[in-house]
Amino acid sequence: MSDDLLEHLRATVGGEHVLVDDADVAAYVVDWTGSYAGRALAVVRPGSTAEVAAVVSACHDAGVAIVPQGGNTGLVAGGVPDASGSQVVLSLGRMRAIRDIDPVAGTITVEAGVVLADVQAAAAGAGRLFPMSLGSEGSCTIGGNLSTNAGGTAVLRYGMTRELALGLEVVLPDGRVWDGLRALRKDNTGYSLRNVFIGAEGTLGIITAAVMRLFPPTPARATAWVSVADVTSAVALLGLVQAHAGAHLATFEIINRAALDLVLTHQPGAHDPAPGTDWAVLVELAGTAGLDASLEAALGDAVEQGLVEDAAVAGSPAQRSALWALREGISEAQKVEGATLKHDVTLPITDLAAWTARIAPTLEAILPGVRLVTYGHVGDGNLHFNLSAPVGGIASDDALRAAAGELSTAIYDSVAEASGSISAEHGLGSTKAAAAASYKSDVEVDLMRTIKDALDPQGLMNPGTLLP
Ligand code: FAD
Ligand code: 2HG
Ligand code: ZN
Repeated sequence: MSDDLLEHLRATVGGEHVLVDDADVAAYVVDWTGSYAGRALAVVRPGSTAEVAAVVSACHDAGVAIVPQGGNTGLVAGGVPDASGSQVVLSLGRMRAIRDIDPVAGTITVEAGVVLADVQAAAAGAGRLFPMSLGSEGSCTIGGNLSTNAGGTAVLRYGMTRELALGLEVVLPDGRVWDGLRALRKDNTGYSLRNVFIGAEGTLGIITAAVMRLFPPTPARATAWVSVADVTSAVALLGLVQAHAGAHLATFEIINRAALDLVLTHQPGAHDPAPGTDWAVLVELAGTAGLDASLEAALGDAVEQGLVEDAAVAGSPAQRSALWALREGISEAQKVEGATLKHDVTLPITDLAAWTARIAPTLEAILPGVRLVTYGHVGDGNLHFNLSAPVGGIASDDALRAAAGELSTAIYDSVAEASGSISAEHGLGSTKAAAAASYKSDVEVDLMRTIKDALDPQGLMNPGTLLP
């Protein structure tokens, strides 16, 4: 049975694009964190929408499950197969065409496998800005960004991926193609089908292409590393910068000492902009001119109000890059450090400070010495509340793994009590699907299941991801 399917897939996409040998599939079956590894019946790499449709149709007829994969940078194990060896990984990596770019309309039409950095570069080449920015932008793909509704460091100003998408092309679980590649800003002709597939993590179909929005360029930047005493001061600073800079505020990211120390330890050449301080905020204004004055006025007011301990304003592109490298290097540094327990939580921004203060002693009681690596998109009310093991090597890593369930449950219970969400931007994948369902109402889970069953009655699209 599976031999017949593999023969059919080879005939469809070419033998060299159906990978079965262990060495060839290795990079596709382990996630970015290295913590989740599965096995695949095969990795199939179609080169066109028609080929994706034919592959999906063949798997549908054979009753074989499909795991769509883009750049494999996801952080919730949604893009890697399970351990059964029965699933086909469908990689979009060959679908890298930029089909159209229209700077006047402000749109770019790209295939799903185009790497985010290439979309940014194509937009810049046409004198426009594609604002989405993630630490993984050199590897993640637009199809993965849409499927996870990715966030990043420009959400404050431009919104999540959903807000940047106008139209989609999707291969449905039975192999039919929905051509929704409309480049319209206004279209009130029924349910927003596009939004059903965005954030669906490959459970409802395969996104093969998209029309994304472009914006006017913002060549001028003003960037500062601002030391603050705590999360309360950071949130107050946000209000001040908004008052001074308005729509020019592009980025407002918080970083605690534990996160910064990991980068200083593991990133070659990293330099501490403010030794001895506990929290920092990376603030960036973006526009065309006059930004330094707004930033300095905001920081001046903040100093007067006692909100800021110290501020380093980037005086050159190299200094700006160095500050950004500290922020963007945290994921990699924490991975190198050892076992990591990731939580991507969001709460109403006005509750963030009280919540971080409230949860810390609970976690310390569960695992004394546990390191709270807290950072992220505080301007969006979204913290990466990641845990590292107490200092102490392999035995400590084991202790973190052993306490993982208790630690995560304590965090999620307290986020739920505070009317927050346990996934702000990374999605649910297979690691958080069960937890998320347990915090949703029966009605909400039922609505989600109804959509899933209507589109994928055989349950072949990325089973175990998003819905338990
Ligand atoms: P993959 O990892 O390949 O897949 C992710 C999910 O989407 C899987 O469920 C997969 O099945 C599905 N999928 C992929 N392509 C398709 C498709 N074409 N059709 C249907 N389903 C598909 N995320 C953020 O939101 N914000 C950040 O700031 C951020 N920073 C990161 C920094 C680092 C260093 C790393 C490693 C990751 C970061 N991420 C961040 C997480 C990750 O990069 C994003 O989730 C990204 O959108 C995933 O894209 P991908 O192409 O790698 O998708
Ligand atoms: C970020 O904002 C990413 O840097 C990654 O969302 C967070 O690695 C993480 O937990
Ligand atoms: Zn993030």
